[in-house]
Amino acid sequence: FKITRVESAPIDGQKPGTSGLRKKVKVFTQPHYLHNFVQSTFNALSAEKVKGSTLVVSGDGRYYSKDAIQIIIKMSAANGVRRVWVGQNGLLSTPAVSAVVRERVGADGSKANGAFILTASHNPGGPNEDFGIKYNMENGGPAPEGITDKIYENTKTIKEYLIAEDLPEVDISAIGISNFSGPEGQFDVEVFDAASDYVKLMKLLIKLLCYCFRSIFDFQLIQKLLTSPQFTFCYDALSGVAGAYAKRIFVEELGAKESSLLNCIPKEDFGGGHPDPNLTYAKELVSRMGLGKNPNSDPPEFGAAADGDADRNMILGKRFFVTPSDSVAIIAANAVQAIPYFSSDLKGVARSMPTSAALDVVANHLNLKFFEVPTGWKFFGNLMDAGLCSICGEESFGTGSDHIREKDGIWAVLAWLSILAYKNKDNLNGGELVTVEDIVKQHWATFGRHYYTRYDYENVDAGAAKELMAYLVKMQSSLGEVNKIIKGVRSDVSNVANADEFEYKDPVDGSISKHQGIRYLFEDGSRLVFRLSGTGSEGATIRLYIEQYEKDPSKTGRDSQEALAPLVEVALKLSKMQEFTGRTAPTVIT
Ligand code: VG1
Ligand code: CO
Repeated sequence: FKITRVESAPIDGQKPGTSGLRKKVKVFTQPHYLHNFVQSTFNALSAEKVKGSTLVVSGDGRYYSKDAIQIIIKMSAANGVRRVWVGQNGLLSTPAVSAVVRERVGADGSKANGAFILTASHNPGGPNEDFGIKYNMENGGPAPEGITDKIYENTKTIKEYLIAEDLPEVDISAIGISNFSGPEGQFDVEVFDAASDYVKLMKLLIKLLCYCFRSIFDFQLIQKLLTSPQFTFCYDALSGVAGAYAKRIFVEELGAKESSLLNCIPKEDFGGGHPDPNLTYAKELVSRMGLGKNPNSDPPEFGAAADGDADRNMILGKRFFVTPSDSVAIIAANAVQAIPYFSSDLKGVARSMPTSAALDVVANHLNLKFFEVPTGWKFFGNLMDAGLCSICGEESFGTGSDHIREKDGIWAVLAWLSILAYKNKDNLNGGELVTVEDIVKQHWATFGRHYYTRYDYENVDAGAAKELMAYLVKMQSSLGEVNKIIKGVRSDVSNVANADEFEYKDPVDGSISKHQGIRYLFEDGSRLVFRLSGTGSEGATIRLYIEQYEKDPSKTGRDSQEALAPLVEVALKLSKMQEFTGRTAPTVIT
């Protein structure tokens, strides 16, 4: 092939958000749009890192992925990349990409240096919906802010990009290696099976250059649970890429019935749905689990769902919802006993700032290292690389561990199945099962309960959203005034003791991230957090996080929206939500 230099010019708005660049497909398909971003990424990495490197390119299979993969292959060839690895049909979940970068060894002994992940995660897909791209580093984790800032700077000054225009299309549906030769030597594209490396990793974490082999989960114990007639299970991939793994892991490896799987065939447009695992969008699973509208009268014991790229998870019990903030706390509390990977090595735990403090209480109790980081998985990577933390979670249905450097939807389900299997190992011969609800309620009884809810105001006018945030920052300078307003709204809500804009100093590299959300911290431990989303593709999304701690075991069983009602009222009045946004209600409540 030949290398062509194509003249280009900066295109506005290519700043990566919380997790890469996400825009409407129509924006991505403009001339030079994807090309500019990919070249800006190569330029941000510096030539020596790119030349001779091995890159993984794949994603959740959403609309436009197949075209994007061919473009990235051609640009990789022209930029001196040595080989590109592609999951069969371009499908790799986000956690699987992380696993592949960290663990896979090519036929010639090569290891990956980085990855382009093609996904807009939980955003809808299809010709009129979203596409996305992000770059992950050699550790398998999302590029840190230092790199994403550089990428953005490059997009603002780009003048040309390199592409091998005459490189033939690679058939990404067939497993195998295609060899090409260019002006600077050999270039290969290897298409490999999308599920096997990940399955292997889940079964046995092979520390290749290390002396020990250790398994993450006890598959035998989970299998006993899943094949027991007493236990029923349901998994909804919401037509995202998780479907490619669910059958292999839950059915073939662990013996679940095929009928346990819902929407497990990946689709380019996620069947027209919103591939976001929450009580609003995972409707089918929610009613199958006996919740929401048209509840099933005989729900399974355990249900879970994933988002488009399979890094998120929702955990449900029979007629019971587990908040993601509780989920990570419960996994952490049970990890040492129930999950072999952690039995001798739970290094520490971390959560994103808006995630509830349920994890803090567990950390305190178990004497674990604890970290609070800004929203977005990229902030956990440094802690994990430095051996400071093993289990991490976000309130946005993200949970994971240091087995990889992304959150991991299937891992979270296996973690919960492990806890259930462990607690029920003597009950599977007809004894009474310990249920998801039992586990959560027992947790609250021991550690107290963090009532928690999140209100999202999607697609708000961007100017209005900024004004609301500025107003909240200004208010922080006069807490006396704030408390007067609060008392005027609800006399039963405690005073604000402290308020700030969250700023994070990475304890490993010392880098500082500012403006990571506005916090109002109350005397009784309640919190209100306001943030602007960094993953939307249009307008602005305001997120309001509301949390209240209840230690008294006799008061942990209330309905969460009811328990939080006073605090919600205060939050809406304090922020003048309706005045700024014109909205009388949020778009989504989780
Ligand atoms: C949201 C979530 C955040 C998560 C991010 C990516 O970001 O709040 O916790 O890490 O999505 O998730 P934001 O900026 O919109 O609040 V996913 O599944 O895209 O990779
Ligand atoms: Co996702």
